Amino acid sequence: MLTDGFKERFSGFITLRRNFFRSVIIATLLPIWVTMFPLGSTLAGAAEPQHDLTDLSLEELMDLDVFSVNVLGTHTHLEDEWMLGYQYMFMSMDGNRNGTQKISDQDVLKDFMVAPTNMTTQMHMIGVMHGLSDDLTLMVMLPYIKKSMDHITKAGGRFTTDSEGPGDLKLSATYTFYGNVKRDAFHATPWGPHRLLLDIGLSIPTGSIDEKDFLANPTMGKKQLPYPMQLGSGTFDLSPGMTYLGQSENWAWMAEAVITSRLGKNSNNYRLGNLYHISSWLARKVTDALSLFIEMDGDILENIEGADPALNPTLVPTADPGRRGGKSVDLSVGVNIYLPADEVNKGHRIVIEGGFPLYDSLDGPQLNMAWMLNVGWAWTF
Ligand SMILES: [Cu+2]
Repeated sequence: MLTDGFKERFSGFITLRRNFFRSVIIATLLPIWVTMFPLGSTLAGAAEPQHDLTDLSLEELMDLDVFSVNVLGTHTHLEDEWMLGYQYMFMSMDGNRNGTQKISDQDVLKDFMVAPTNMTTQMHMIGVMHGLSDDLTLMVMLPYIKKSMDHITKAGGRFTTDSEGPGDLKLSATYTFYGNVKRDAFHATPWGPHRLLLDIGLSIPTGSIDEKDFLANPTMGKKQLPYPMQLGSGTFDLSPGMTYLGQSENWAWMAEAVITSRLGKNSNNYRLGNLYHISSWLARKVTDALSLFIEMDGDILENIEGADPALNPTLVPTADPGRRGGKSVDLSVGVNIYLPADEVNKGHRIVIEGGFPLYDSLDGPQLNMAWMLNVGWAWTF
C-alpha cells in the first residue's frame, strides 16, 4: 500500500499550477526521451512561437480528436496543449477455461481444493497529457483498482476475497516520427494523412503486491492473495510500442503493437509474464459532435517467472505461476461524444465503450473475461 504521505502528495500534485506540473513531467520523462530518440526536433519544436487552441475552430478541434477514440489510449496533442482525463473501467470475468474449452467448477475441483468462479475488476484512472511539441506528447497516469473474486471449495463452501488500492504509476512519451498532424489534418486527402508514432512507457511499481484477505477459513487470519488479486506488478516495466494512424474526412483508423517487459524480479521473488499487445480501431464521424468506433485487441500474455513463496500453487489455480498465461482476442464498440460547447468552453469529450471476447486460449484452469465497460472523460485545454 502507498503511504498517506504519497496520497497527500499526489492530490496536492494535481492542484498545482500548470507550469510546475509541466516541469515535473519533463524532468521525469526527458531522460527516457533522450535515450530513445534524437533531441533535435524537441528543441526545434520548443523554440517555435506558441499557438493557442483558441486559434482553432470547433470543427478543427473535433477533426483532431477523431484521432483519439480512447481517453488514455495512444494519441498525441499539439504543442502546449494539456489534457486532463478520467477513465473508469469495469471488467467481469465469469467461469473457467482450459485452453479454448470452457470447464465447470467441478472440473476445476478435481485437481484443486478451491476454484475461482467469477471476478470483477474496477479501475479509476486519472491521467494528464501534455504536448511538449507537435511531435512529442507526454503522459502521466495513475489507476485506483478494486478487485473482488468469488470462490467455491471442494466441500461446497463459498467465499469472496477483495483487494483495493492504487495500481502502478505509468509514464509515457509518444513521438510522431512520420507525418505531422498540424500540417496535414485540415487538408485531408481522401486517404490521408498518415502518421507513425513511437511510444515508450515506463511503469513504476506503486501498486501493492502484498494484498491479503480472509480465505475459506477466516479463523486462520488474512492470507496472501494469489497473483490476479494483486494491484501492481512489483517491477519496473518497460513498454515500447509503435502506432500507425490514418484519417480521411469522415474516417480514422489505427493499428498498434506494444510489448510490455518486466525488468528484474519483484520483492516477492517473481515477475509477471511479458505482454504482447496488438490493437486496431476504425472510427467514423457521424456528426460534428459524435463518432462511432469499433476496436479489436489481441493479447499474448506469458506465464509468471519465479513464484511468490507465500502462495501454495496446488490449492487454487490462481496461485500457480504456470497458469497465468494465455492468448485472447477481444472486440469492442464505442461512441465518442463531444459535449455541446461554445468558442470559449470547448474541448470536452466523453467516450463510452463496451467489449466482449472473441477468442480465448488460456493456460488454465483460468477465469475468462465475459464483458467489459469503459467510460471516459477528457478535457483538452
Ligand atoms: Cu490526450
